[in-house]
Parts: sequence; C-alpha cells; structure tokens
Amino acid sequence: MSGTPAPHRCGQIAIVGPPNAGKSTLLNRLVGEALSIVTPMPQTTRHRILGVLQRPGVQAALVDTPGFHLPRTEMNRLMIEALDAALETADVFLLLVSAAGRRSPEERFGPPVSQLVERLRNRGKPLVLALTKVDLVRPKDRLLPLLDWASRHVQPVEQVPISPRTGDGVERLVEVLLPLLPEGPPAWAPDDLTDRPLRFLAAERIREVVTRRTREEVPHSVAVLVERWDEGPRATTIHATIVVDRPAHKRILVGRGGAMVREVGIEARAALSELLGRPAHLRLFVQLQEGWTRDPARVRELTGE
Ligand SMILES: Nc1nc2c(ncn2[C@@H]2O[C@H](COP(=O)(O)OP(=O)(O)OP(=O)(O)O)[C@@H](O)[C@H]2O)c(=O)[nH]1
Ligand SMILES: [Mg+2]
Repeated sequence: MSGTPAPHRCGQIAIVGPPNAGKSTLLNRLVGEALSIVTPMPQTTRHRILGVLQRPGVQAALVDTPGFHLPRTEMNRLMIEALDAALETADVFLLLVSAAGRRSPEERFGPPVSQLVERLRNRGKPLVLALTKVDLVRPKDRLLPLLDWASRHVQPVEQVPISPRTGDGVERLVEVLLPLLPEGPPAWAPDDLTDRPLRFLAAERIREVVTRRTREEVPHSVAVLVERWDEGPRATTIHATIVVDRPAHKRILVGRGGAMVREVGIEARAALSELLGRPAHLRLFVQLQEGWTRDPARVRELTGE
C-alpha cells in the first residue's frame, strides 16, 4: 500500500469515576500488570497511578485516580488533589460508572458523578464513558436506559459497556480511546510500565492485603511505609511499618498473640515475591500514630505525595 504512514500518537488518559467503579481493575487489565491495588472497599486508590499501554504506533499513559467523592477528611482532600492533578495533564477523560445493581440513571449519575462531570466539562477535553461491571447486568437490555440517559445528560463522545474484571468490551474501548490521543513522538521506552518506583508499588501491595483483611474504618486509617530495602544475592528483604491512627485499630491489626500481622505478612510476602519476580522476605511492624489521618502534615508524609 502507498501513502504516508499514520502519525505516531502519544498522550495521557485519565481514568476517573466514583469509588469502586472498577478504575484500578481496568488499569491493571490494560497494562497487563497489577500496578494499582484493587479491593472490594470504596476509596481504595489514594494516589495518581500511571500505567503505560503500548500498541504499534501509540503510547497511552493511563492514569488511575482516587474515586471522586465529596471530601470530608484530610485524606479525602489530598485524594481529590491527586485527581485534579491527573485531570490537568490528561488529553482524554475516561469516566467509569458502574452499571451493576438496580439504581435509576438519575441516582447513578447524580452526585458525586454529576459534580465530577461538571469538573470534566470545564476542562473541554474529549470525554468517553464506560459503563462497567456489565457481567452483573442481566438481561443486557437493562443497559439501554442508562446509555440513553448518559448520551443526553453526560454527552460523551462515545460510550462503551465493559467489564474490567472479565475483559468484556475492553478491546472495543481501546479502539475508541487511542484515536483521540494527540499526535506526538514516543515518550516512553518500549518496555516502560509505570513511573512509580518499586518501593511505592511494594508499600501498596502490603496496603492491599491489609485492606482486604480488615473491615469498616480500619483500611482508611492505614498507611504503609517501606523503611528498609535490602537486595540480597538470593532474596530481597523488606522492612515495612503499618501505621494506624487508633489504639483499637492497632489491636485488630496485631491480632491475638500477633496472629493477624503474621497472616498479613505471609500473604504480603507472596504478593511481593510476585511483584519483584524473586523471593522476598518481609519484616512487618504495626505502629500507632494517634490521629495521623486528621493531621495534614502527617497525611502528606505518610501517604507519600
Ligand atoms: N463483577 C465485577 N466486579 C468488578 C468489575 N470490575 C471491578 N470489580 C470489583 O469491584 C471492586 C472495586 O474495584 P476497583 O478496581 O478497586 O475500583 P476503583 O474504581 O479503582 O475503586 P477506588 O479506588 O476505591 O475508587 C473490586 O472488588 C473489583 O474486583 C467487573 O467488571 N465486574
Ligand atoms: Mg482504585
């Protein structure tokens, strides 16, 4: 065939939406690596997490963001700051809203989603809507009122039903997203996956295990600090501290005779070995820093932004 080759495209796509919509699950699926932690708990993601999707002639930096909610705590406020930072640098917005359950379109797209859509509109970048968790929607024509409502009120350039968990619809979503990216030369090396250091990913893996194993408000009170990192000849030894902000949470996390922290350690060690691709040893400590989640300086320090 003749003609000029298609220009290379390179840009950023911000993955946004309310808590628990499947944003991190989608990021991980698209980059083929568990970069961003996933739990059944809303407000799991605290940071802006970038993963690079590489296709012939295209590099898309996908930016996972904290679920949008009205800030009530200091940590919430920082999470919204992380979201705003991602919106600033994005070329395309990908809004995820769950289609699971029986809520009406008005409820589903009401606050906080409506407030998020306002924030996106003001920035005038192309907006794609993905209705997620469609594996839970039966029969499929229950999607129609949602699609109809969204096309009138959200007015995305395109909307795609997907299941981040099963992968259904995800390739079609990629086909919609990539042509919206600006033309530009490659900004990433061919094997780049993320801009986050391994230490950060390791701390997040430990926080994922803690969040999955604890209930109610405990996960929101947890921060994980990697204190030491020793690359041995055969294994990597990691010393990490789990910081909590109430005595009761420390008791839960330590557990009877240290049972909970031991179990967390076993599970997190397996996750770290997988992350590093080599054996890992983990030394875990639980530390009480009373009230840290309400103290702006300590929130900044402990969540590492
Ligand atoms: N059934 C079903 N569950 C899903 C799907 N995608 C994600 N989930 C589940 O929904 C929960 C939340 O997924 P996450 O990917 O952590 O959601 P998130 O939007 O990143 O959430 P926050 O970080 O809290 O804003 C997890 O339990 C996922 O396993 C899906 O397509 N189908
Ligand atoms: Mg998330």
